[in-house]
This record gives sequence, structure tokens and C-alpha cells, in this order.
Amino acid sequence: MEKLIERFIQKDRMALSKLITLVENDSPKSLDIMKAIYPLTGKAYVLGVTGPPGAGKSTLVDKLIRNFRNKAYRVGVLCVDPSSIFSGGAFLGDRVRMEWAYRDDGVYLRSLATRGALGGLAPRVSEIIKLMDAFGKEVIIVETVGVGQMEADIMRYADTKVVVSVPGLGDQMQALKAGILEIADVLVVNKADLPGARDVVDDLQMMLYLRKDSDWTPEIILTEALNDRGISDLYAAMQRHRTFLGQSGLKERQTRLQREHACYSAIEERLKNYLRESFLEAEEVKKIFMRVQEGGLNPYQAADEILQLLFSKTHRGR
Ligand SMILES: Nc1nc2c(ncn2[C@@H]2O[C@H](COP(=O)(O)OP(=O)(O)O)[C@@H](O)[C@H]2O)c(=O)[nH]1
Ligand SMILES: [Mg+2]
Repeated sequence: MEKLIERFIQKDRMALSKLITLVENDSPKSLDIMKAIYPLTGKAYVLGVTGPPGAGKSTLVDKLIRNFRNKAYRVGVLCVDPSSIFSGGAFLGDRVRMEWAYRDDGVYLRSLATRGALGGLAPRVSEIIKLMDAFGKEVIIVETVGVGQMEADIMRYADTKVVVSVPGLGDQMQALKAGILEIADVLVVNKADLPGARDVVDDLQMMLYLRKDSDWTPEIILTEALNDRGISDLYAAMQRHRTFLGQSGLKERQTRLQREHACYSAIEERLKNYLRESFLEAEEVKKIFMRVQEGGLNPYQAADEILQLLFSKTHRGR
């Protein structure tokens, strides 16, 4: 693993890919990887893009990457899209569209099959962002579908959260609005070439009046991603939000919370591994589990007993 991290530090993309795969699959090496690369993190600007399927997020992301590349930023893209598991088509479309980006050394594209769709677990987005950040990506774009709880959790890691809507969403719009209130920093109404775009803007404007007081009011930007229109407006809105984050001290507050959260979840992870690997193999614990299985022992009480065993063992080990 040291070799792999060495190659990573020397900007070997293959090493980045391998490390991401290890972390994505919850390898026992994950925490050691994170420990090693952490000192290199903390520089990237993270942009989250979410919205319903078909809204044009990937088209928009494609145009944004070009924009950032024109300004010579190194870009990482993480696409978290459960629909790409089921309909290979969408993902294939993205691949064809992004062909140019795969050939650009300054762009790193990664697609994550969310475990969310399968087991309700948020994938290791925060860790993967850190890996790209440590690798030297200055801008990291995370594309995710929809505005459910998992997506909101994922968007938490973004500095600027862009929510994309389009004309003609119908009932989906209500769900979207509920989600938007919580997370959006910039509201994009894409497919402005279609009828009804103005109505969506009015609708969103109304909704913003209802938003609880906050220091930042999301801007509403009309785009036609397909025709490359409105991208510079979006870019400018993102820049304004980024400046706001810095000047208001919000960025600093978020960073502090994220650091603590990283530590907390690392402890949880270590404890889980510890339980699974060593302790649960112990004979005395197996006996307790057996009694629980047979119905002779209250499972909740047994949990206490096992934890007591764990702690006394830990002390004896010192
Ligand atoms: N009319 C119109 N179609 C668009 C626009 N932007 C994207 N699309 C199309 O919408 C479809 C879905 O786009 P995609 O980027 O894959 O959406 P995603 O699922 O949100 O990532 C594709 O056929 C795009 O070509 C736009 O501004 N106007
Ligand atoms: Mg997409």
C-alpha cells in the first residue's frame, strides 16, 4: 500500500483509481489510506450538482468542466447515480459525451454505483472527494440524482450546491422544492429553450420568499446546457457564492464540523472493524451469542454483557 500511495503522490492516475476503489469498497486499509493522504487535502473547491434524472445535469457538468479547464483548473468529477446501475444507457451516454474529458489529463472522471440504491448506505463520497483533493484537483464536481435524504447527505460535502430543475416536471416539482429549500445555494432552471422555463423561475422565486432567514439568498440562473447558454452566468453565481462562503466565515465553520465528523466516523469505523475482526471470534462471546440465539438471554442485556467483556479485555490488554 505504501507503494500505491507513493505513486499517488507522484500523480499517477492509476494509483488514484486504485485507492478510490479500495475506499469505495470499505477495504480494511481505508483508514490508513485516509490517514496518509489527509495532510495533502483542504485545497479543493467542491461543487455539488443535483436534480431529477434527465434535467441535463451531466450536460451542464460537461460544460462546466470545459469552463474550468479553460481557466486551467485541474478538475475531478464524481458521478453518484444509482440510475446508471439499472439503465446502463444513461451512463453510456455520459461516457460518449465525456470522451474528450477522458483524454484530458487535467480531468479525472469517476462514477460510483451507489450502494444507496441497494442497501440505503451513502457511498464514501467524502473520502473520495478527499482523495481527489489530495491528488491535486482544484475543483471537484459531484453529480447526484434527485433530492432525497441520501442526496442531501452527499451534497453536505459540497461548498456550493447547485440544484437543477427544468420545465415540465409536474408533481416532481413539489418534491424538488421541498428538497431545494434545505440545500440549494444556486438554482438552475435548465432547458430554458423549452416553453415554461419562465414559470419555473417564478415558482422558485415564490418559494424563496418562504425560505427561512439566512445570510445567503440563492440566485436563479436560466441555462441551456445543450446550447452552451447561461454557463458563464452560472459560473459567476458560483464564484459569488464561493466568495460569500469565505467572507462570512461559513466555510471555516463547515470545515471545522467536517473535520470533527471525519474523526468521529473514523472512530466508529475502527470500532466496527475491531469488533468484527478480533473480538467476535472470542469463545466467551460466541457462548453469549449462542444463548441469545436459543432465546435464553435477552439480546439487549447480552449486548451490555458483551460490551463489558470488550472493555475489560481492552484494559487487560494494556
Ligand atoms: N432542450 C434541451 N435539452 C437539453 C438541455 N440540456 C440537456 N438536454 C438534454 O436532456 C437530456 C438529459 O440530459 P443529461 O445531461 O443526461 O441529464 P441528467 O440525467 O440530469 O444528467 C439529454 O438528451 C440532453 O441532450 C437543454 O438546455 N435544452
Ligand atoms: Mg447524468
